[in-house]
Amino acid sequence: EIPSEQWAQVLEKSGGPAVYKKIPVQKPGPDEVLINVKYSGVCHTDLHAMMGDWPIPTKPFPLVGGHEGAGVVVAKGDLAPDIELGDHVGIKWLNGSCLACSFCMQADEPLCPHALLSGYTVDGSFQQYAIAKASHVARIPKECDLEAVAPVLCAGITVYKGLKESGARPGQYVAIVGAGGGLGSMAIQYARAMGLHVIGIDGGEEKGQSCKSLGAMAYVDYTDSSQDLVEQVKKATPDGLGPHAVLLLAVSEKPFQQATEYVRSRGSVVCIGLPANAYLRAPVLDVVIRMITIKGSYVGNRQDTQEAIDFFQRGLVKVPYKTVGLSELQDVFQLMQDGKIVGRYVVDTSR
Ligand code: 8ID
Ligand code: ZN
Ligand code: ZN
Repeated sequence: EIPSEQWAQVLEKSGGPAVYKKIPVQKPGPDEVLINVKYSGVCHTDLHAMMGDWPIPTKPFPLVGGHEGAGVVVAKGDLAPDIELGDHVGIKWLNGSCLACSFCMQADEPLCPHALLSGYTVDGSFQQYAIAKASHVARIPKECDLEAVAPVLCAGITVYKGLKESGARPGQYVAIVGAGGGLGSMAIQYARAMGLHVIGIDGGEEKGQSCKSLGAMAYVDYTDSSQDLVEQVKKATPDGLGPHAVLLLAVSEKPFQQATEYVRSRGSVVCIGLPANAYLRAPVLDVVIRMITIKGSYVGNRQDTQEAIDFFQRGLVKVPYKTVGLSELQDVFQLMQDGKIVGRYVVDTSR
């Protein structure tokens, strides 16, 4: 009952647009599974991929994007012993890795030099039937709603890992930059669940309301030029010395050059957002005499994946999402480009 053709959103050239059309269903290789994708979240990375923002080549066009796909296994190769047909699984950014290099050996598989990236170097989840490496698909418990869990598969895993990398401990303060977006909305809740106080930073009132309702104790609006952002962020901590960690999720360069001004001494600045052609900048003196750590964080490994899903399953994080048909993906990209999305969009592959 697996059809030979299916609906997909296909990129035929850099810059887009994505074209909704029918394409063949592929067959899984020995170490792969074929997943009937039910829902897929739309990550800003998918927009970067379409626009060709990054100096990393994609697979040759046509390319099917998407890397927050939740669905059901409908076929599998012989080398996927621990997965059954009918299992619920998730397609994440890291589609596969070699499992043999020194990074994979130590569970740093996002750093694998042979990593396969869903919706980038291999076709992703903006189609009804997608292929992924059996070793890497997220195992999704049957009681999790596939629509609601989809954004956990990139946004959730990434911010959960970023918070761990920040070293912030329960009771401390974390600033989340881009807190009204897809990653940010999840980050507020993971941070809360991990016992942190959250200062949300984003633009506009609607995003402010969203941050507060998700549990941020303070909101700083970067578009409000009547107030000094650095002072506001520091003032949001009880002793005025700033947050212990900063998670940079914004798709713009400025905050990457500003975060060391308000992070607390001995604190850490974790870079996660990937604005095109952006550079970090920080005063060396401050970094030295205030002992600031600046680091990057990139998705998560298989264990981080299962932990991030476990937070969801326990009801500790909820994704604020809106669902539209897969056929409407291009409209979602437009809203994203205009910075108008609060939370996440999910596409339903059945329409
Ligand atoms: O593993 C990784 N490192 C990883 C994983 C997943 C996604 C990195 N990313 C990257 C994406 O490629 C993208 O560059 O993280 C970034 C954020 O992805 P997203 O959350 O899916 O994007 P969004 O929903 O558009 O949210 C971005 C938010 O940033 C705000 C916007 O208003 C929006 O709410 N923002 C911007 I643009 N400039 C800001 C500023 N100066 C800002 N917020 C505060 N200050
Ligand atoms: Zn993503
Ligand atoms: Zn490897």
